[in-house]
Amino acid sequence: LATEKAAKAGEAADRRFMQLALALGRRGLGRTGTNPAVGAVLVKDGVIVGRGWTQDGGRPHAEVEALRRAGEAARGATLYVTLEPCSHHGRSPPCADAIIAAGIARVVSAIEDPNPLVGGQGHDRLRAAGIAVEIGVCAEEATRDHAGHLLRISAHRPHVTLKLAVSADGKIAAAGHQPVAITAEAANARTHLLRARSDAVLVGIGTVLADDPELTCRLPGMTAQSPIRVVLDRSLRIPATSKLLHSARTTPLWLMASEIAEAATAARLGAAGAEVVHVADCAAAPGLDLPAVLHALSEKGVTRLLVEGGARVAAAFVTQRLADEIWLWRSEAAIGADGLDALDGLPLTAITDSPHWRVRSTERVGPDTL
Ligand code: AOF
Ligand code: ZN
Repeated sequence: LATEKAAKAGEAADRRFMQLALALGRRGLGRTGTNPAVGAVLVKDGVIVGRGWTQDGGRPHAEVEALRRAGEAARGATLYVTLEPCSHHGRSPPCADAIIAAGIARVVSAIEDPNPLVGGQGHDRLRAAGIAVEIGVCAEEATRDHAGHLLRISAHRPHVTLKLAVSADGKIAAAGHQPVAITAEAANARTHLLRARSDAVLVGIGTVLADDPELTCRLPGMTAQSPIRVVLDRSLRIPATSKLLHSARTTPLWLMASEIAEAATAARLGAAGAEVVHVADCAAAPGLDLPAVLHALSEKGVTRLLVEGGARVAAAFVTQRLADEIWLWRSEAAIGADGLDALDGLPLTAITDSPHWRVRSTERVGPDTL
């Protein structure tokens, strides 16, 4: 019984330290380029002796950071890491080698790295060096946090989060596309945080024409963490006077256009600081082929994509099952029957009553519900 109790306590401690590693890893979301945002914690005799997370741009890796901070204290410690330590020679030597050299006694890792350069070899190399390796602690959370990296490798597309903010009666704008504020400040701050944690944010050209959004992160101290702005602009209709184009030299702006979009227009927009990316048209419906858009974004290094509308784009992502996660905000005020439906004619029950979707959490944020 005593050994059983001790084992249980050990498992609980492992989960607790892994939760901490996960929290540290999340600091890097939206900042590490194509590299996953990994977290690492070093623990010796129950005391944390080092913490690390993947740094801006993706290097140094989390483990190397934690080892550097721990110094000599790392010898004999347990490493908690949210992704398998790498075994390949990238921009620096493999983390697995650094872990072995530092004299780590035990490694607890959440999930394997499906990157073909790693793919289990990191864990194997640690074991071969006599280190005790345990895999699978908090695997579900790690899979969620690393979804962008996992999908880039397994499906060549980014992880997609769709954000929808609807009125109490399911509208997103007043009659005639007239923009209205729906959610309050607290919810808007959460959206800006979500932008910062995304590599790119995407809207349709209709939203640009109706709202003239900037799509940056404007939280104090976080303005440098704005995502790349992406517009589905099939025939390059973006106005020269738009905020997006005006800020294109400070925050990247990618215009996803049809292969037959006018070359002269593309050149003019390119000269203004935007990047025109040509993708195929959808064969079945008017507009660009969304899987092709996602593939192109993935190829360009986007692992976490936030889709912010408008109604047609949201409906397309929902019906084509291209959203992995939906942030559905609902305010308390109604707009009225002549308002614009959130999903362009598709009822919201296409999300809320569909067995394809499962409610993960419900939360009250200021006067709004997430
Ligand atoms: C780790 N720890 O913190 C991260 C890892 O281009 P490189 O050399 O930086 O390698 C990128 C790959 O390394 C990336 O695709 C993923 O498989 C892994 N990321 N590995 O040990 C980390 N971020
Ligand atoms: Zn590494």
